Amino acid sequence: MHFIDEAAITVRAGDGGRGCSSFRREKFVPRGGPDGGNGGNGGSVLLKVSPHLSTLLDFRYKRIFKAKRGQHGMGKKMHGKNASDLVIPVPPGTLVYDDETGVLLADLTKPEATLVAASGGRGGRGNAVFVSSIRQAPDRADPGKPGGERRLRLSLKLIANIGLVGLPNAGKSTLLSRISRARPKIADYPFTTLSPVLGVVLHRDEEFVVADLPGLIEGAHLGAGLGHRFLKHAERTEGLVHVLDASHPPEKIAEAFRIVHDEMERFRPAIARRPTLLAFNKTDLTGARESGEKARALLNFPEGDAYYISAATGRGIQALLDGLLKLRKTRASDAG
Ligand SMILES: Nc1nc2c(ncn2[C@@H]2O[C@H](COP(=O)(O)OP(=O)(O)O)[C@@H](O)[C@H]2O)c(=O)[nH]1
Ligand SMILES: [Mg+2]
Repeated sequence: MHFIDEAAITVRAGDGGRGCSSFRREKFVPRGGPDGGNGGNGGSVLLKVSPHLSTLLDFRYKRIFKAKRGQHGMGKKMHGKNASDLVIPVPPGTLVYDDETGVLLADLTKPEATLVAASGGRGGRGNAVFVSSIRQAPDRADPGKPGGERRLRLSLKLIANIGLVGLPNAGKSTLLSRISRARPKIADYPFTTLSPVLGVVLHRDEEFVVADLPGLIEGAHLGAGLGHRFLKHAERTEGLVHVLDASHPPEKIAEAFRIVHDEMERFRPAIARRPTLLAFNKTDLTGARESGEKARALLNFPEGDAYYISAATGRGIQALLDGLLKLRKTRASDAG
């Protein structure tokens, strides 16, 4: 079971520029030879993998993509310029289907993988090219060829890049709402709960998906016993944020960490061993930050991996997101 993110878009390549019909005009030459240049080629529409994207969310805001037409040909044998291609970035793993035929056009998974989704029209020929021994003064020029147009369906298996864990009431839902730019639109979404379980974070031009893992499991429980499969999904996350309610005394915070961690160790060791950041939450409350710091010391957790935040006010959130970018980068370079 995977979450599937989907989008339908229309791509339209640019038309070719018109060929020009023109005759040389100079002093003392009443009617010179044909000198109309060719039209430029229209731009194509390309889909290209970008490692900075993780969802098809952008396609909710923009659904029609048009490349420019080629420049028309001009007199004095000047050709119109070719229009540049329109490159649409898509996340790695995007499957591209022709929406009318249902045919799979491309699996854009490899870095830099590219699909020419619609080809630009060729520019028309100007009358200068139609000169022959028997046609000294053709006034024929071609129109540009129309650019291709297609409706595409994009489909992506959504992977939760980062998982949130923590006891109930730690602030996971609040944190997820605060950091999410939006919720991905996903097929087979079995949840009707009001709180988000998946969110898309956009931070410093990096997009990634964050999942509230206990939230997912609860929701799945309500659905059709899908919890097990969600946990399988969670094993592929790059890292965890363990959210802790720092308004409690230090011993209790450390205990909360151990309860959740031990349970993961027991039932899902692969998840438990994911690189983890601690987020001591509710530091807007008096004494919470100090409590969190003491709990960190009790847990012997590296200082650099502990963040003191308030999901309610937003304090410390940017630093936490920076920490997540760093964690993701480290993971990516480990894997490569
Ligand atoms: N003071 C304060 N309260 C918070 C903060 N984050 C969450 N809460 C509150 O803590 C309670 C539990 O939060 P929730 O996000 O539902 O926790 P979850 O069970 O881990 O998803 C709610 O009443 C929140 O309003 C915070 O940063 N500061
Ligand atoms: Mg919740």
